[in-house]
Amino acid sequence: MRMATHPYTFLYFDAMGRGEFIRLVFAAAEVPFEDIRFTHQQWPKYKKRNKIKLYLNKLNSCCYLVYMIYFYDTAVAPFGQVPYLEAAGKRYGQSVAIATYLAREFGKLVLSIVQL
Ligand SMILES: N[C@@H](CCC(=O)N[C@@H](CS)C(=O)NCC(=O)O)C(=O)O
Repeated sequence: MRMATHPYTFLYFDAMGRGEFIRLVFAAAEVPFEDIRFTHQQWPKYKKRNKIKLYLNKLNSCCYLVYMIYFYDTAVAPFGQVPYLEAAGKRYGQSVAIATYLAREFGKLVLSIVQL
């Protein structure tokens, strides 16, 4: 996880899509955040990837014995998707959940249009 300059780091494509309404929550609450935007070409760097490593012993000229299987994550995006939020050393996915969480944190959550 990168060293954050703000308590919140928000990551999404350099587009509006499912990310813009979360940026708007920050804007409405006037809370500064680190806005990490990337292109589709850069996306694989942020996406969760499960990798598997096999350790093999060569038995003879044609046979190998698998003696260890190791699964690991080059993990980044929760659920392998964006947008996601980094806060307090953790990563949170799902756009509506992020927006609701932040709105509640910032005292901007409106539960009923009657409150508007
Ligand atoms: N239910 C998720 C959907 C997220 C989603 O569909 N993200 C798309 C971009 S809008 C994505 O990450 N696409 C790239 C991929 O799945 O590899 C949310 O609302 O956050």
